[in-house]
Amino acid sequence: MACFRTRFLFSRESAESEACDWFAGHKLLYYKFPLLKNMNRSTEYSIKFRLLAALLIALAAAPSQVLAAEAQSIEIVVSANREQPKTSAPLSSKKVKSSDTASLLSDEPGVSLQTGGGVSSLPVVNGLADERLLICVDCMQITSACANHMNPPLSYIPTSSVGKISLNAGVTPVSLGGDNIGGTIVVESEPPVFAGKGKGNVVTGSLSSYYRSNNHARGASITSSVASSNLSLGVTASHDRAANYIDGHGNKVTSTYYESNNLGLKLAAKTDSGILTLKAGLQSIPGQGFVNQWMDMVDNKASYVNAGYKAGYGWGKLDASVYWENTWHKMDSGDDKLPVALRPPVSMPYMPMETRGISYGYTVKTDILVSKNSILRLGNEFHRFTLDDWWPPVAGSAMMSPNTFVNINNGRKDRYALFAEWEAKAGDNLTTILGVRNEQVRMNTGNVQGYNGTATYSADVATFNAQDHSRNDSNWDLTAITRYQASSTESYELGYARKTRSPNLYERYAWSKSWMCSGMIGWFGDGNGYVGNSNLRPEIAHTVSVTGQWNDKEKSSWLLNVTPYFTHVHDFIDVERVGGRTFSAPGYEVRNILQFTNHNAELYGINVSGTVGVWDSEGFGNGKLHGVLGYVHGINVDNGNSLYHMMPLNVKLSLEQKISGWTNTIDAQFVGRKSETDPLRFEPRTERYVLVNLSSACQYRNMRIEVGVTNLLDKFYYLPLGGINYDNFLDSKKTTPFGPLAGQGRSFNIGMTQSF
Ligand SMILES: [Cu+2]
Repeated sequence: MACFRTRFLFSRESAESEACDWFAGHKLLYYKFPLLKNMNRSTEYSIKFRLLAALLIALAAAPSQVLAAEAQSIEIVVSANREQPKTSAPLSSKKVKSSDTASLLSDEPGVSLQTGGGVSSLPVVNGLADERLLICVDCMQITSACANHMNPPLSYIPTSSVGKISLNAGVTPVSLGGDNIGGTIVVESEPPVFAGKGKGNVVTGSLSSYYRSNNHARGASITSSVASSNLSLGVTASHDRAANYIDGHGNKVTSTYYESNNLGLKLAAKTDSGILTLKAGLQSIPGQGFVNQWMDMVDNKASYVNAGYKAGYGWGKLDASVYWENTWHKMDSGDDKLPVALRPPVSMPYMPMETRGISYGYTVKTDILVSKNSILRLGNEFHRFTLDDWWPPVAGSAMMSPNTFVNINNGRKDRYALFAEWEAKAGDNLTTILGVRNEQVRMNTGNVQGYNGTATYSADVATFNAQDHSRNDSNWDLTAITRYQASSTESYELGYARKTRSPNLYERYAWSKSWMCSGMIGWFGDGNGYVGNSNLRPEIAHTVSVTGQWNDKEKSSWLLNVTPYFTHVHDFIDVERVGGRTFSAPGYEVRNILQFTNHNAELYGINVSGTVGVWDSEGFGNGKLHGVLGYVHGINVDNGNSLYHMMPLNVKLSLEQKISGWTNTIDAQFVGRKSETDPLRFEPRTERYVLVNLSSACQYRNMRIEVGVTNLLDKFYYLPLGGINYDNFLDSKKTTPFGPLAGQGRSFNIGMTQSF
């Protein structure tokens, strides 16, 4: 029992995240059997409580009516198995540091971020990035509707709305989703609030605001709910904006500004056996700079509706959801690039490009209790993404007129999925999961045209339009996981997965081999041009990983997790050079035109995370040291090159003190030298660096205040996964070599949240 109390006393966030667990159907993993009323409790240490939770939370966190109302309304199940180390700061302090939702994962082992826009970076897990990961935002599987992936799935939910974000890396159960080879990221907004029985109607909510000095980032958000004991109506609104950031040398890094506005509505109703939720939202991003791209986001408007039903029955559990999401996106030279491009000699200042992407689909999953110790999960999913990508003509430009350039015409990627997964406990100490999943992927697109009929476009258009564009893939995924609890202080897990990802629409259908047009395609931030390949095959990853966990008996004073992994990817979608471009004197900088091509690749690495109690005294409170280490190595087996954007060896250490309502943290991030780079993409090398951050949070009644300094020493460093600084190249009128992208200098941050 001691450890349950520890978890709930840890912070308000952990109490809330346990509460969220109930809503997350797909969190029902092998090490957690919540909701399954007939499970073997003697081995599962499960306790189910309603009023007790209210009491514990009330004791643990601020004496807030909000939490009490939530706790009474939610059936919470706590499982003591497989305690995860608390290696990372609670969500609220991460939200003060960044407005980029992907950054909320940055303290997780194996996770790094590939630089995009200020609210649009791309997560990388164990060396596999972006669409190699499946990302679900409130059960929606959204696809980037942009040739540069400026609007990736995590950009659709502001950090202020995130209630829970979780990652399953590498070997993941097939019930968590398909069409990925690297793992699954699940983001959920704050769960609906209900009033306690007999409490009448309650009005709850919170107001938050923050400021970060480096780039004058500021924002405000509000969440509010009106609820009875079985109906709940919630609204969220947020505004986030920032100017360009300043690097450690005091120089402005242009095209790093952003502004994002979000509005969401949530309606929820309790039934006898579950909860029905209906959510809708709007987003507007009127501007977001992309310093490592030729273009910036100049407008992005999105809307979505989704509905979900999660219920528990005597036979098991049902989890169903349906969604629709619509994005209109425009890119062009933004506020910083345009004046530079217009300065003589003028260099292609205008190149409007527009996209319309629509994602919709459904998921139905059931967890069937076959016996006391086994569960059968069956599921069916459908996901469709449609995309139009067109570039309006530019008056006065011979190259870019008189017609509209059609990049993707009515492109479509449909996924029909079925899976079955069997999870069983053999005895008290052994758990096994076996799963199989099939996805039928159907892709197609219509004919295309260039800006005009000149030789720049005509041959590529004729070749592309003469082809049959429809492609059908039958993708099989298999997962086998076994977990052995050797004793109360050690456990081991062995997993194998075969996972498959079909190419995206740009990888198969981007058709122009001209330098100008191919240069607009690519989500790598490297300045190269990219061309699609309709003969691409799906990439198939075979991953083996082992996890060892060691801890003290109570799991309260120390914990160590070690996970080595190996992945062989058959038909990994990499590139081959099909052309190039040499820029002006005196630099004569060169870039390649690269075509997506199947290769074989291998990745291996290790993730280590742990936590250890350092002191516990009346005068100094409670002190803990957390640590995370990540190492990854990836090569293209066919040509021996390093895979693109492999994060160098990195370690994060943080020392945290909790004392009477205060949490004080000092942390340091050590990043090694990046010497393994992809020569085909001219990937820059970067030097090693250390960043030090300080933060302090105080909870007083219903108010939480956080202050902190990021990059305390104002260290100048280059981002290992930042790509190139295109703005500097443009500023030199394309005459200097491309340089790597510098990271942000020192910033003083403050954030405040008032609950009511
Ligand atoms: Cu774009």
